Amino acid sequence: MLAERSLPGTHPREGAPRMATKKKATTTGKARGTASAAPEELGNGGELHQLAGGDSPVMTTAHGAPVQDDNNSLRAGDRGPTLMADHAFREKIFHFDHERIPERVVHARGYGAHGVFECTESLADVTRASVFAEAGKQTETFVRFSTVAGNLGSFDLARDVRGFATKFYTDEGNWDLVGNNIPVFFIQDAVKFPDLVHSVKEEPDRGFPQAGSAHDTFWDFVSLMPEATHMTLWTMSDRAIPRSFRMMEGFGVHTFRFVNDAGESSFVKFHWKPVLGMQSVVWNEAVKINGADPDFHRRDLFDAITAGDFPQWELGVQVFDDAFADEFDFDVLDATKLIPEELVPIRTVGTMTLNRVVDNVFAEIEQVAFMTQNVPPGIDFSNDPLLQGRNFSYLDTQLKRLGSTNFSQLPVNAPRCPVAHFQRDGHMQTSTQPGRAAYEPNSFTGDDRGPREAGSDGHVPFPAPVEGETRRIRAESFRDHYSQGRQFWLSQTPVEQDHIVAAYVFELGKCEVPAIRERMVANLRNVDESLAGRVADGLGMPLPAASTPAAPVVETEVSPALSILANAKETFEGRKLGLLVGDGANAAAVKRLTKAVEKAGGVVEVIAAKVGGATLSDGATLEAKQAVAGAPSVLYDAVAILAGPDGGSGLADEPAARDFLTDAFTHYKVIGLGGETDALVAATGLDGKLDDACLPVGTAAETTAYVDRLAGPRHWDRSVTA
Ligand code: HDE
Repeated sequence: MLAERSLPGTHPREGAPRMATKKKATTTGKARGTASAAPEELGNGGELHQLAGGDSPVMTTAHGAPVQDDNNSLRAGDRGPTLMADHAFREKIFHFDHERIPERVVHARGYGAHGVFECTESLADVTRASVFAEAGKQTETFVRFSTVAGNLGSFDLARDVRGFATKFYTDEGNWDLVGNNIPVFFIQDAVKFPDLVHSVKEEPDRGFPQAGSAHDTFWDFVSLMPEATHMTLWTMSDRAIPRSFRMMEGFGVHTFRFVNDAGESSFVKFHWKPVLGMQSVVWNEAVKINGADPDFHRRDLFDAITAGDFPQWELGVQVFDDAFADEFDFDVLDATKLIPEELVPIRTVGTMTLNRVVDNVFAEIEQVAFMTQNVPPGIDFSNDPLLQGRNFSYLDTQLKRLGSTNFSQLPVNAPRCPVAHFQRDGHMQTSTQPGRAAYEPNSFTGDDRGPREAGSDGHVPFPAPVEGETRRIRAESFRDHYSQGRQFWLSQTPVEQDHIVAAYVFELGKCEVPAIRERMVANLRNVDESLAGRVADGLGMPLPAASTPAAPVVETEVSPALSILANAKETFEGRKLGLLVGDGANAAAVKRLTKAVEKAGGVVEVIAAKVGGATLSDGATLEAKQAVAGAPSVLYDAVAILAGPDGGSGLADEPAARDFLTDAFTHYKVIGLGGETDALVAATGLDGKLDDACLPVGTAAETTAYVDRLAGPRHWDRSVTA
């Protein structure tokens, strides 16, 4: 036993050139640390120079002292107690014990990347924001996508809103556009935000369920708050189960203000449109993806960017004036309402490209601090009460999470333009703040001047007139809670409506208290009778009496822009084919298919019975990325199975291969079949059921037809229910 222990002196790193990377002491003749020694002569001038762990043969403490042995703590005698004198060990454990910081109270689970925004059309006529000053102007960005309800360690495909927060490092300070992938919100007044969040998070007396709204407290709250109904239609739609961050829209949600050089203001709403188009998964698929790959969305983003397949979004603005705001049926300050694109067209003003993954997830994605109140000159707030409340919240939350008022100095948060202020000191001050005088006005600048005059260069708040009594009140103009929910419902394709009904039935079916289900269905009757009837039917309950709306429901024009499927792009670009290959599969067919999919902008992932790969007809081994047992078809947008000549070389006997095909079929996917797949098809019970979207792949013509079909939608006509 004793002999197996690594004792001092027998450590594998012993003998390594311990000082190899350490700089030689300076030989300037000046004593280290004396007042006259220039910092640059003494090393790195005070900047922390952190090497990657493996980049140095010698490890050091956090204070730079070389560590003799990082694998054995200091003890008295071979088997004796560990000594307090082991300061390197104590420092290591101390640091480890403090590694965690509080996760975000909402949007805890997220993933991000760096990018660049390029303005494609000057907006100088309506805003003096430098980011929109001229076509071609580029601004560095950082984006964090997130789910809302789940904890940091939850899964990516929760049915949930997605955060879409963008930090623009503009030359006049950071602009944080902290949006979601849904253009409206649950509540009208920020004072209800803690209640909303408490209702959707785990129930406090039991600690579950997490990362999901399918439970009593959420539906209890929203059914008692009819203003939330519109947003529930969105969260029950396919928007809440996106295929990829790269394939979802983003919205600033609130009405903001633009202010131009002349001080004139217009209202603005911000929209991100994915260049790849929108795609979602189906619910049964989402449930399975969460088990098969809880990191599905973050992996997807990481893989795409590292492969050089940079995701892009177009930024669009809806700009409108007070006259439109006054005429519009709804209050533009009410965040439970949107402005249909058909009423105010979206003007595309730039493109954002995410082109760099982070170097360190904690330093960047976890420590990035978004704040709605970060706006540069030219962008201002409206009186939306939700936005006004957010402007208080985001500063507080950063102090709680990041622990110091100096969080703006963290590299991911630091503005790329110079900062000049007299905020001083505080925990973790990393800036060696220059100057003798830390107050304004002062005459140490050399000028004998008084207080700086207010200039027109800074952020000038738009001088909106304010009047009225101080009261706690919800404006009359905020009382219509159903009309836009109805518009959303009526703007969906029948397939999307089916999904919304199924989602309400699923979620309300998880509520144990029948009165909650009834109250929600009673509200849905104000949205649409057929919707309410179908949900009640799905729940197996009688249709309750409709609740009384606070304001009459207004019939509005259908808005085709609200549908995902009606706006689907005909492309397989950015998507992934799962290619299950059996031993003996035709080598030429595999090659042809792979080439054709890649030419169409897609990615092919090879799957085999064993991860070692499959032996093709030409005797070559095709390396597999995954074994089929670990790569269910839910991880792919479409699948193809290329079997060998002998009935799939055992694929039919492999339960995971059978599931691969059955699930792909159930999820309406386009399926390619090549080689002898009859045995596999028979084993899944699908013989005689294969339809138009189950295509042969083998010959060149078949491959072309199959790859063309991949660009189209799922085969929604398939008679399955997923
Ligand atoms: Fe947030 N929200 N929020 N929110 N929110 C936070 O800030 C808050 C709202 C959104 O990736 C918190 O840094 C209030 C709407 C995103 O880091 C917190 C209200 C929209 C993110 C907070 C809202 C959002 C947050 C938690 C009601 C869409 C993640 C951690 C008025 C337009 C940003 C943090 C990231 C995060 C408060 C409502 C988007 C507590 C009080 C509406 C994308 O400050």
